[in-house]
Formats: sequence, C-alpha cells, structure tokens
Amino acid sequence: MRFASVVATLVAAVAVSAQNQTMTIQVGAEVDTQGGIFQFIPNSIMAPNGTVVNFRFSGIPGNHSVTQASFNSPCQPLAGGFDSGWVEILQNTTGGTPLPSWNLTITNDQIPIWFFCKQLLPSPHCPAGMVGVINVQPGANSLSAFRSKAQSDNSPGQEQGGLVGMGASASADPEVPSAFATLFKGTASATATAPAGGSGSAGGAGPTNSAPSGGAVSLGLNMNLLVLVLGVLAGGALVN
Ligand SMILES: [Cu+2]
Repeated sequence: MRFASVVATLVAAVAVSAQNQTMTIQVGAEVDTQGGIFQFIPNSIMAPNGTVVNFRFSGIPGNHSVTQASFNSPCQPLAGGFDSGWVEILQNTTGGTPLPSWNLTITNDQIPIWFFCKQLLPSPHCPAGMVGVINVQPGANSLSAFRSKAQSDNSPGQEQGGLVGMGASASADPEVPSAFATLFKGTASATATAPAGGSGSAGGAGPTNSAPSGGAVSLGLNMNLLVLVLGVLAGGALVN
C-alpha cells in the first residue's frame, strides 16, 4: 500500500514535469559559477519518454561533450551510446548569438541514462565532476556514487559515439553558431587544441634555415618529416 502511494506520488511528479516536454541542462559553466566550470546544471533530472532534453553549451569559453557512459565506467563512452561530439565555444564576441545546443529525446525512462564530458584539456573534466544522470532509479545506483567512481578515472575515453544511444537519441548533431563555436567529431586528435602540433612545426624551422647546400636542403626536408612524425606522436600521446 505504502509502495503504491509512493509510486502514485512519483507518477504525479513526473506528470507535472512532463507538461513541459522540453527540459534544459547547461553544459559547462563559468569560472565564477558556484561549483566551477566542470559541471552539468542540473546534473540530475527525471524525464519521461518523449521529453526533449536540450543541452545548452554555455561555458564560455569552453570545450565540452555530452557522452553516454555506464554506471560502472563513468568516464568511458558506452558502446552503442550517444555522443554530442566536442563543442568548442570561443569568446562570444557577437553578443546575443544563440548558444550551441543539442536535443536528446528520451526513449526509455525505465533505465538510468548516465553521461559525462570527455574533454581532456586543460585537465580531464569527468573526474573533476562533469557527470550527470537522467532518470536515476529510486533505491538503485546514485549520482553521488557515480561521481565518486568518476573521480578515480583520469583517462576519459575518447571514442566517438553516435546520435542514437541507450534510452535516448538525437536526430541531429548539435546546432553550432559558426560565429563563435565549432563542433568536432571523431578522434581526440582532431580537437588537439594547438599546443603539441604548434610547437613541433616551429622547431622545424631552425635546421632548415642553417643549411646552405643542396644536400642540406634534403636534410631540412627530412627534419621537417621528423618534426611532422614527432608532432603526430605527440598528438597521440595527448590522446592517451
Ligand atoms: Cu567538459
């Protein structure tokens, strides 16, 4: 009997929230936001089937993802899970431009939908607390337990998921205003924001310039090739 009344209360609560079929989750925050940059706000919602969860990439500047995980591996992309890809937001110089956003529709509200941000720079966001859940099940795994697990995983997985996930799916990539934001999908090296490659190619200029003869030119070319290879290796190291 008591269980039935609890269920009735929950159903009523869900029905109220379902009146508005769109719910918003903020992705990333500002330095001076309580709780810091690395968070989803709110980080836990209850969303019945058909709800459109509108993720708004609002940390400016920032570079974040919404990537599905399992409870047991909070910072690793779930096989067959959804993934927004990385959305990089530069300074919004245009003012008033709509923020990048991504719509995810809930297709199974009987399972918890765990997610995290897979960004590694400047430090991994997931272990810092950038995790969340939709439809946590009462009496089962909690968000606080998920967050605790996340803290011990300092190597968030970088695989790219799809639009269709477990319990939720999107019909399109994030909408990204080109004026001040960019969408990256694929491997992490695509997002490798400058440091590795940039410094590598700058170092290549030295030996080439100091070489007057023909033989030295080919040495210079080889040096450029070496630098290129080193740059790629450095990029790979970043990924790992
Ligand atoms: Cu992030």
